[in-house]
This record gives sequence, C-alpha cells and structure tokens, in this order.
Amino acid sequence: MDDSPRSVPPVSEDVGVDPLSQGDLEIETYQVIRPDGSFDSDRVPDLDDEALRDLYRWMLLQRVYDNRATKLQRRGKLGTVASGRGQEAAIIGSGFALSEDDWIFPYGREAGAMLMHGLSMRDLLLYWRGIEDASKMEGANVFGLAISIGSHIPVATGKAWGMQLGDEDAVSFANLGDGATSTGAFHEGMNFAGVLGVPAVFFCQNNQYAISLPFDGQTNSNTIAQKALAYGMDGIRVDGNDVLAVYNAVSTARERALEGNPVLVEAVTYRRGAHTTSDDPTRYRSDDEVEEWKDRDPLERYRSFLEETGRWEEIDEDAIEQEVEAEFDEAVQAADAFEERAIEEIFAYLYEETPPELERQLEEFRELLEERPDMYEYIEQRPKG
Ligand SMILES: Cc1ncc(C[n+]2csc(CCOP(=O)(O)OP(=O)(O)O)c2C)c(N)n1
Ligand SMILES: [Mg+2]
Repeated sequence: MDDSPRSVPPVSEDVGVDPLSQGDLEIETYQVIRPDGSFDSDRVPDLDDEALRDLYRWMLLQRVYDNRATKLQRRGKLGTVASGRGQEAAIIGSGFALSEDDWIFPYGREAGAMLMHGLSMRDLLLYWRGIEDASKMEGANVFGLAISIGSHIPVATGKAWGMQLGDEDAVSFANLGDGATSTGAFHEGMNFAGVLGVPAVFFCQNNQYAISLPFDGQTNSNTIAQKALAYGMDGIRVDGNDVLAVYNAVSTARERALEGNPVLVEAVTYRRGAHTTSDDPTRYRSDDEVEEWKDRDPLERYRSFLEETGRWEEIDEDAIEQEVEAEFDEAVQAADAFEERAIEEIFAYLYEETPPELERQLEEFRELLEERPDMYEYIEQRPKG
C-alpha cells in the first residue's frame, strides 16, 4: 500500500451531501400582544375578566416585591436579591398556567410564581437570609432553588418520571435561564425527559445574559427552542414580554407534557436590572440596549391590552401597590420575628452525623466565642445569606 502523504481532493457538490443547518429551521416567536399594544384577538386566552386582571396584579406584585427586596438588601437585611425586573410577563404568565398540583423547580427570579403557588413571602425572605428552614418550602409544591445553575433540570425530570409512574395528573415545571442550557445537567435532564416521555415542561427565560456573558457568547444556537428537537421533544419560542403569549405557550406545553410529550419553552426576554445585588451591569452592556428593552416593558404592554378591551378601569394601581407594600411589611416583620439561629447550625445539615473533624472545629469555635463574646455579636449582626 502506498503510505506517502495523500492530499485531500475538494468535494464535488455533485455527490449530494447537504448538511442540515440551523438556518434551515424556521422558528416563529409566538405573540399575542404586539409591542405597539395591538393584539391578535383570536389568540386571547379563554380567561374571565377577573383572571385577565389578576395577571396584571401579579406582575405588579413581582415588580413591587423586587423593588422592596432590593432596598431591604441594601440595608443589610437580605443576603442577596436576584430581581425579575423586565421578566414579569415570563414569570407570571408561566406561573399562572400551572395547577397547584404541579411541581415548580425554581432558579431564583420567579418570586411571583412561587408566591402564586402557595409559598409564603416570609419564607421567601428567610430563604434570602440564608435560613435553612426556609429551604423546606413548606406548604407549596416548590422545590429548593437551583442556586447551582442547571442542577435542578435532571431532578425535575426525575420528579416528572415519578409522577408518570404514579399516574398523577400534574407536571414538573423547571424554570431556568439561558445560561443553564450550557450545563451538562441540562443535556442529561432533557435527554432523559425525551427518552422517557415524562410530564415535564422546561421553561427557559432567555434574558440575554448569564451574568456578564451575552447569549451568543455561550451558545452558537440561534435559539434555545431548537435545542428541543435534538432530544426528540417539542419546542416553543415565545415573546417573553407578552404575558398572554407566555400563558398560552405554557398552557399548551403543559397539556402536551401530560400526554407524554415533554416540552422546552424559550421565553425571549431581558433582564433589566443587575444580575443580583452584587453585580454592576454597566460594566458589560450599554445604556442604549437597556433603553431599547425598557420600551418593551411587559406591564405597559399588557396595560394597553387591558385598556383597549375595557378592562383597565377597574384596576386601581395605587391600591394594588399599597396592598403589596403592606404584605411585604408584614412578611419582613414575620421574618424578623423568626427565632435566632444557633451558631451550631453552621456545622449542621451537611452530614447526618457530624464527623469528628467538624466536631473539633465546632468546639474550637465555641471556645473562641467564650473568650471573645464580641465576636458572637459580630456573627449575629451580619446580613444573613
Ligand atoms: C454550576 C454553576 N456555575 C456557575 C454559577 C455562577 N452563576 C450564578 S448565576 C449564573 C448565570 C446564570 O445565567 P442564566 O442561567 O442565564 O440565568 P439568569 O441569571 O440570567 O436568569 C452563574 C454562571 C452557579 N451558580 N452554578
Ligand atoms: Mg440569563
């Protein structure tokens, strides 16, 4: 055999290999209310007037909650806050489409959806104070927050599989960001969901950034929705600033999921605020870009729909704001009244039985605090979280 180096001849087009390319896909971004406020009347969901107004109330609650929580953090009373500013339609439109038997796997920004699902505002605040008890998410089908990005996706698939085996009439609903789609856990969770045909909806809020990394810096996909196809699942791309569109998209996805077709929904939106209270977004994005998205405000867009259809007059915005403010004040009081945490808890929770090395550290810590009680004060006064 001739082992001299061989040059590779150019491929002739005639051989007929035509690679599949993402440019071949036509992916619609589903919308009901257009940015100018006009809307497609055929697509308005079949909800009564009160429910249609409730969507606005919940979006306003999310906005007021975010503002108040951010101020509370600034005063050192919360560890951190991940605001949903700009994403209210995605958060509320999706939360509103769920039944209370469904399980939400949250990732952090969707306060309104978790509250709607039965979580108490006190517990949400306690969570951001780093109080372990609040992770139990008592009284609501809400799983612990996925602070480790993407980690909840296989767990949501597992929960959905359990629901399928138990013949439950409910879905597992995972909230995630665009950044989460670049984790291995996303791949594993989606793959198994597709293989097993579980009742799961994966709701990706594509807010254009993963902290400072813009969308096209972490994926070469034109859309997130198209990723569904590779897992043999359905994909939906929806305008995430249009609350009625999100509601319809997630309602449809939920029904499909109950029939054994898991769905990946991409809600195209924008994070208007900082990533969290520890971030300065002016360092990586332009004011012009932020202004552009401000013009697509989800509350304003929905308000024009309510006005246009004669449903706005019965909404008293000031009264709703005051109500939420009062609810927030009460939640802060209840959180402040929550029992003080014992310092031993720093060493608890990781192991069922505390290993000797941690016992030793705890002992040393106790001795230190006995010698220096001023340190104890310091620990107790630190913002929790
Ligand atoms: C596994 C893991 N890697 C890195 C981080 C640090 N981190 C926290 S939030 C975040 C970006 C998340 O972006 P995205 O999923 O788009 O959600 P968004 O915050 O934009 O809503 C990163 C990288 C983390 N929490 N977990
Ligand atoms: Mg993001």
